[in-house]
Amino acid sequence: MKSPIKVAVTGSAGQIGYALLPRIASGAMFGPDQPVTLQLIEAPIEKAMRALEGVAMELQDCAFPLLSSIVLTDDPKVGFRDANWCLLIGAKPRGPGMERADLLKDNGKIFTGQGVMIDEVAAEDVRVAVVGNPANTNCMIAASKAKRLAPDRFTAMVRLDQNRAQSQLAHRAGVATTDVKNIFIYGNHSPSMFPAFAQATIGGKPLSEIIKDEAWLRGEFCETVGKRGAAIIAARGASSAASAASSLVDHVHDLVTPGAIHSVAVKSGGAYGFNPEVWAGLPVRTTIPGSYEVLTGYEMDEFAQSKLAATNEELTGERAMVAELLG
Ligand code: NAX
Repeated sequence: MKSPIKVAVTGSAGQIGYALLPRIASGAMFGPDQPVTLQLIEAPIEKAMRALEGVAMELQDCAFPLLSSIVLTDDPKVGFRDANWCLLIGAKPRGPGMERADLLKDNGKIFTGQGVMIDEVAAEDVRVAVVGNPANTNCMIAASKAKRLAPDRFTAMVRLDQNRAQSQLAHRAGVATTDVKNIFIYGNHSPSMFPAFAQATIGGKPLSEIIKDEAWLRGEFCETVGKRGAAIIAARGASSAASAASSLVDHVHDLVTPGAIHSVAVKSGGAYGFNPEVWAGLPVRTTIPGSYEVLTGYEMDEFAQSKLAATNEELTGERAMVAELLG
């Protein structure tokens, strides 16, 4: 039997946490023979910690064979200690009348503290995945606080956008989602991100041979993927949770699976003309478990270049808004 992986999860009592934790404990994230210890971190609020106790009771009641132990805490130093993976989901939601800049700054403070703490107490091989919004910029802030850990340890999730795009293309083409490959998300996890449809294949053929309606691809397809989160809020009265949790399972699973090709927000380093300092959604190939290389060879036509420029501008603007929190 392998020794357990320590997985720290912030915002564990929230709606994504509720949908995520049973998937981790059942082996969906790290494999069917990998035990896990869950280190569950909540905000230091009585109601949140009480809710977390309830979540832990349910996890116990599932009697998962792979769930080795559970830690409950409102202290990040305890929660991140020796963690091999830190899944940063907890964040403050945007309140009524709140400006985006205020949200960036309020959440930036949370991710500042968490970046410092992960750097100080997490395991030597720790990897970080940020979900709490604005995810790319929160990830950049946390990474900027790390002295021990290199920036490539810090990733943010754009996999939900990739999964949404893959599913929309499969539906349009009348094929299974598994027939759609190489659909990557570039840029910010926001409506400005770009699902680069021209690179995709369907059933092994270029997408353009199967879906010939370029106007639909440039218009309705990009819009549907970009605004899917808002459509779910309008229909459900709450933001995506099950699909976000499932996408985080995919994000981490593929990052520990050598050879997997998928979209991850990483420090751009200037790839595809992005500001080198921002975290942008990019296509990556996992090399060894937890490590990846950015795939830089994809061509971009004029339309794609204009979309990349717009999402890069948004990311650069977010970086300027949190400048005093960086470093
Ligand atoms: P909830 O409000 O249901 O849960 C958030 C939880 O985080 C709460 O239990 C809260 O007490 C906790 N929390 C707040 N501050 C904390 C801190 N400093 N330390 C530990 N815990 C803390 O939100 P939920 O629906 O679960 O969404 C969580 C985050 O994911 C939000 O920021 C949301 O915008 C973001 N999302 C990101 C997505 C992505 O693709 N990157 C998609 C889904 C989701 O919208």
